[in-house]
Amino acid sequence: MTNLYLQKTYKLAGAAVACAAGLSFLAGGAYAGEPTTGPGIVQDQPADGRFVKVDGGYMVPYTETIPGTDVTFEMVPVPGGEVLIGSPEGEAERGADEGPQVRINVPPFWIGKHEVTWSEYQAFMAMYDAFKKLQLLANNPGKTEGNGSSHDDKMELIKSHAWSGDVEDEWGVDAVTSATPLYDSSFTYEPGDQPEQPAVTMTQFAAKQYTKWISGILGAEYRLPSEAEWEYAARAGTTTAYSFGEDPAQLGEYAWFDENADYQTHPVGTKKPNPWGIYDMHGNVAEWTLDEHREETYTGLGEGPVDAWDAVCWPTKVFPRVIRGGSWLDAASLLRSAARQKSEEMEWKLKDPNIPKSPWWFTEEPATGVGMRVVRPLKPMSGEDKRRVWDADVEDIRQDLEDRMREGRGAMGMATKLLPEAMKAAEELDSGS
Ligand SMILES: [Ca+2]
Repeated sequence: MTNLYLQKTYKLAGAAVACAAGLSFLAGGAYAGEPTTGPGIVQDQPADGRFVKVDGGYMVPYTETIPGTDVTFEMVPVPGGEVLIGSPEGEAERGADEGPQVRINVPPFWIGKHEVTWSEYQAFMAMYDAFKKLQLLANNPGKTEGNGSSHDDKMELIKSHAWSGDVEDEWGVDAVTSATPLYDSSFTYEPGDQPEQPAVTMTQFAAKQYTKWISGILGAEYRLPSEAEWEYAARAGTTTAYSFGEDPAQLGEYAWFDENADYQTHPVGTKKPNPWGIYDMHGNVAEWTLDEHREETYTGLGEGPVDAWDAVCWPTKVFPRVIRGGSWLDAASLLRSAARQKSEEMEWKLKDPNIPKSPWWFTEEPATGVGMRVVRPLKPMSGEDKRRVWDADVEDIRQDLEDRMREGRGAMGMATKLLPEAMKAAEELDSGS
């Protein structure tokens, strides 16, 4: 059922720009080039509300329900256009890594109206037990009583979504790993654990697997934004330090940050949105992007304009990677549209008792202020792109995951549109119904 391929067939990928030069094992061709499917496109111009005219119709806002749950999330359209990323030399509190400014051409996409909340992320965390159950039933068919076509159909569905136990061959098209249960949830939930509060402390790899999972079960292509896409959406056509202007005195109307957050995250969407209707791009939680952080990223891009996808600084190592927008922990200057922050391995995992440390979770500040937001590009991604945005992208992460799967400390399964049905079948067989 699933279109598996062998890890060992990876070939070296071409590297188009300087930042991508270190790619080691990514290869194209593993994914079918199916057109983007899913909601958010209408044929006729909407009478009101935000929309983006594109070939073949109009991109519009839409709401999705995570299959198998009653959890929803909203996406809003972002028009294609050109943006000047980075900050001008005169901008107050400017970081050395914010220049020189570069012009970037950005194709249209949808972006999460809000940061990913705990209700959304916990649906993904629940996959740990679900995948373990699928695997147990698939490997122990005698555990379930019964026969007949209904029973056989259920087992077929379960087997096609369960991890077979073979690490080498299972890093397939649809395979995702779920986050392991939290060793000690007190760190992660310290800034808030309510359903409408943004999820925090996931690693960038875990965030990418979340987007792969949601893509698989919805049959659409979600991913993290690139750093340039993130800044484009944050600026929303503005060139000022913040999307509302230059004056940090107004920030409290738009953002949760160290002066008003009272040491916690806040329910998403409770401050004013930016001009494109996107909430909390400044503050609440800082947000993962696809890019590796380099001080000289923008110098390497020249004057531009550069296509957004060619501007991505594809990671060559696990740290540092770019997070954007600042968080409830940060001062106003780190919430500026151009401000760049980066992940740090040791400082973010000090309390993690795992050896080696968890590939899914961080344990302390400032990671308690780091979350995520998804985008969905209008143009379908190539097979190589999907590998880059969804899967383990450097050898260290891949090896770590394989070790954990072999040791029984991870869970894996196939994220397809039939996964919720397979989970339901597993529940039914497990309970003897
Ligand atoms: Ca944010």
